[in-house]
This record gives sequence, C-alpha cells and structure tokens, in this order.
Amino acid sequence: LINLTVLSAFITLFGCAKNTHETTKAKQPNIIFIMSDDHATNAISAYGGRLAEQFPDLTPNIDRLANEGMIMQNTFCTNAICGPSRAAILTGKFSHVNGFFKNESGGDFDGTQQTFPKLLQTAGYQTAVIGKWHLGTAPTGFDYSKVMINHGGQGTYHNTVFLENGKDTVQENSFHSSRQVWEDAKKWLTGGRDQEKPFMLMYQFKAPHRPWTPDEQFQHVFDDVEIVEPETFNDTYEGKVAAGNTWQTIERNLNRKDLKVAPPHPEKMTKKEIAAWYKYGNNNEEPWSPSDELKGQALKKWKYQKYMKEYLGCVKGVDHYIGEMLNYLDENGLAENTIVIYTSDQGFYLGEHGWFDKRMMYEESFKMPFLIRYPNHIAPKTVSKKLAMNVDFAPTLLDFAGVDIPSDIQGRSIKSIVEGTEPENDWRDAVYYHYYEFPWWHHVLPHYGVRTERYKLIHFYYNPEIAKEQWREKDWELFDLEKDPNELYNLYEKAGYEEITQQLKTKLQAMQKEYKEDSQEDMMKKTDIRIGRVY
Ligand code: SGN
Ligand code: CA
Repeated sequence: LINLTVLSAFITLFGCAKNTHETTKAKQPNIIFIMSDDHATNAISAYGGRLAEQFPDLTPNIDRLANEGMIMQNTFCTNAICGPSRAAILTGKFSHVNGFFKNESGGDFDGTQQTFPKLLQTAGYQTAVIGKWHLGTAPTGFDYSKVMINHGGQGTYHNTVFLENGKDTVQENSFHSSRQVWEDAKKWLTGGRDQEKPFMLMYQFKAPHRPWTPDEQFQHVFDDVEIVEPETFNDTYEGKVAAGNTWQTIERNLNRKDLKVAPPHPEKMTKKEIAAWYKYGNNNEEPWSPSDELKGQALKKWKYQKYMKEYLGCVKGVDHYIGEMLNYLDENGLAENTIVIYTSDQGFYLGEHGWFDKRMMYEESFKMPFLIRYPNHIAPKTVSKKLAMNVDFAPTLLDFAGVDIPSDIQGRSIKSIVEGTEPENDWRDAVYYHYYEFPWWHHVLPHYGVRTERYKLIHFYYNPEIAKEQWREKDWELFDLEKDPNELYNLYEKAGYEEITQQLKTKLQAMQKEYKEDSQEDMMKKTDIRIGRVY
C-alpha cells in the first residue's frame, strides 16, 4: 500500500511538474517594470565603481536581479531628464517624435498616442502604473493607475498627493512615498487585478530624486562614514564647451533645502521668507555656506558628504522595497513567470565633475541601470555590454509578450540579446542622444550626440544666450572612452582625430536621418518654445 501511494504521488508530481512546465511555456509572462528617479549605476553595487567598493552591500535586492538574471552595462537614455525619458520608454520613440522633449514648458505628454501599456492591454494584459509618472497628463492604457501629482508632478517624499484612475485625488499622509508605492503595488497585485490575466505593473519610485529625503529607517545608515570622493570631483572643465557654466555644482548650487538646514526661527518668518531661505544659493547666486569659515574646497567637501549620505539613504529605501516585491513574487508563486526589470529614468552625478543632477551626455547621467530577470529564459549572472537605449524597452516587452511590434516604434527589441541568441555583429554600433531644456533648471545647453563602444561625439548646437536663432557650427566635444573613461579631455580638432571625427559625424547624420530628427530650425525652436507649465 505504501509503495503504491508513493508511486501514485510520484506520478502526480511528475505529471503536475510536466503540466506546469507546459503551461509556463505557453503563458504570456507577467511583467514588473521597476523604475526609480535619478538612480545612477554608480550607486548600485552590482555595477561596481567606487561606491560599490566602499559599500559592497549597498543594494542587495537590485543585485539579486543581476545574480538571477542579466545586468546590462551599456544602456542609455535618449534625453537625460525625467518626463522625456518616461515618454521615450512608453512609446519606444525619441523625444522629437513622441513630442515630449522637456519637463518644463515643453507641453505635456500626448496620452492619445500609441504606448506599450496600451498594446499590452489590447493583447489581454491587466496593466497598472503606481508611483511617479511626471508626464503632465493623466495616464492612459492602464486598468489601474495611482500616480503622484503634487509638486508639479514630481511628487513629494511625505504627504504625497496621488491621482487615482485619472479622477480621484488622494493625499497619503501615513508613509514615506517609497513605502506608499510599495503598499499600493502590493494591494493591486493581491486584490486589485483580474487574477486570470497576465499583468504588467509599472512600479515607480520618486526616490532618490532631489531633495534626497530618506525614510526614517534609512536616515542614519551613513552617519559615521566618510563617503569616498570621485576622481573627477575637481574637474576644471578645461577644453569643454558647456560644462563650466552649469548650475549643478556641488559647491555653488546645493541650497539649504537640499542640505536640510532649517531656519533658526521659522515661527517668526513669513511663508515668503521661508521659501527664500530654502532657495538661497539656487542657480548661480552666492553659494550658501553654514558658516563664514567654510568656503571653497572645504565647503564643497562638506556639501558632498551631506548630499551623498541622504542620496544613498534614499537608494537604501528603494532597494528595500524592491526586496519586498521580489519576496512577494516568491511567496505567491509568481517569480517564475514574471519578468522583472529594474531601471531609472536616467543616471545622475554623484559628485563626478563636481556635480549633482543630470542632463549632460557624459556617462554618469547618460547611462541608465538596466537589470532583467526572467527565470528559465535569461541565464543567471549574465552581463551584456551591448549598446541599448530606453526606446528599446517598449519593443522588448512587446516581444516577450508575443505582441507584434508596430513598425513606427523606433527602438529595437533586446530580447535576443538578453536571451543570448542574438547573432554576433547583428546589433547596432552606436546610440543617439538629444537634450533640449535650457536654461532651467541647471543651465545645461541643448546638445545632441552619438556614442559608439569607444567614442563619443557631442554637438552643443545652440546657445540662445550668445545668439538667438543661430546655429553653432564649432561647439563640439570628442572623447575616447577607452583612453579617457572619465571624459576629461576634449579631443575635438586635436591632431590625429580628424578621421574618427569624420566617421562619427557621418554616423550621426545617418542616425538623425533614420530617426527622423528635426531640421536645425526646429531644434532651436524646441529650446526656445515656452508652452505648458512655466517655472
Ligand atoms: C526639479 C529639481 C531639479 C531637477 C528637476 C528635474 N529641483 O526641478 O534639480 O533637475 O526637478 O528632475 S527641486 O529643487 O525642485 O528638486 S527630473 O528628474 O524630474 O527630471
Ligand atoms: Ca529623473
């Protein structure tokens, strides 16, 4: 009898396992697209670098995705700023095609256009977006949405205001925004969706965005350490076109709000005075210092420490709530049939080149984290150095879901790359970039450029402060990333670089043609244009 029971249990188990395997194969995968705001690869241990060396266990949960799936080392955003990156991700199209090219005063995202969530929804997916959105218009293409709308769509770390399903305004006062987003995601996964259908959830944090405010439990993690400074902390910007004139320096442009220095007697101040207190030192005014003695390099070092401890505290929080999500998938039998992606809308400067913020086409802000896990489809611990862009995300997810990729999508699916089936030499050899928003917030001139595996060519084509409506022919930068990974030496017009410059210009023109880039006149107009929300 015992033997028979064992035998029948064995048969059931075997049969069951076989069945599960077959259904898994046929089933459309679930998708959890996790995105934070301003999280640089340099602050993820799996990517390595100085901070990973100092804190090998900085992001254990994000690292889990690298250990159980693939980490992509060369994924780039096509316009290193929030709304535009999100619009490129949703549509698979560059800013000049999807129409959302700057956060500020460039208008709002046209939600009537084709997006990958809409296409997945049509293909039978349950879709949801929870957390940061920042596209000006209400989300479209989602069965459920709960997105931050206060602070100009940026959301706040506390008392965050959300728009639920495009109609109800909900103020959440109980939790830090990262925890709130987790609570809402869990709620939707557990009781909010149709359990019979595959799902696609966009799980999107505000952190670690300015003003870098960690949740209480992560506020003091870095109190007793001195954060190591980057090699380029004191970049002189010599030979560069625009780097010397930005408003994103650690020394000059971090203000009291960023560094959490409250006025001594707020009760005696008007609202206007309090606002002025916190704004002081913003943009290019006198740098703010906590004391008369703290100036120059000492001030810069002090600000860097404060900034980094809070930034990394926010990163700890994001990582924690990614861990909660991964545990949830494990505990609910969802891990195997769910694709999990982690990325950020763009990178960020963590003191490199003396900066915070992003926008520039230099590696730290141009590069996005991109990690992807899909058990049985993507081999664990794999690393890819292939050149990918954020416009590739939409076609990739459609591809995994077995949905036809519309021909007007400009990115390419990286499915075969992550699955390791892409034939050698069949992939692109360069990526394209174009940034427009000037002068606010950080006085970074508009520029476009091309990056190959080894070189980067950037054109700062317009400077309305010098000459309105005038195309700038000569403001270029060229970097050899192999010899100069820190991008300190502009080689443009240096002897010996004529040929490579010519090749890169030819490549750039070909890409601009392929991607239907605007005319010179229209590019300049996009920088000058002032519609929609004005700062
Ligand atoms: C805010 C920040 C800027 C930041 C932009 C865009 N200032 O305006 O420092 O560059 O957002 O960021 S703040 O004092 O209001 O925080 S983005 O991630 O949304 O593109
Ligand atoms: Ca951002």
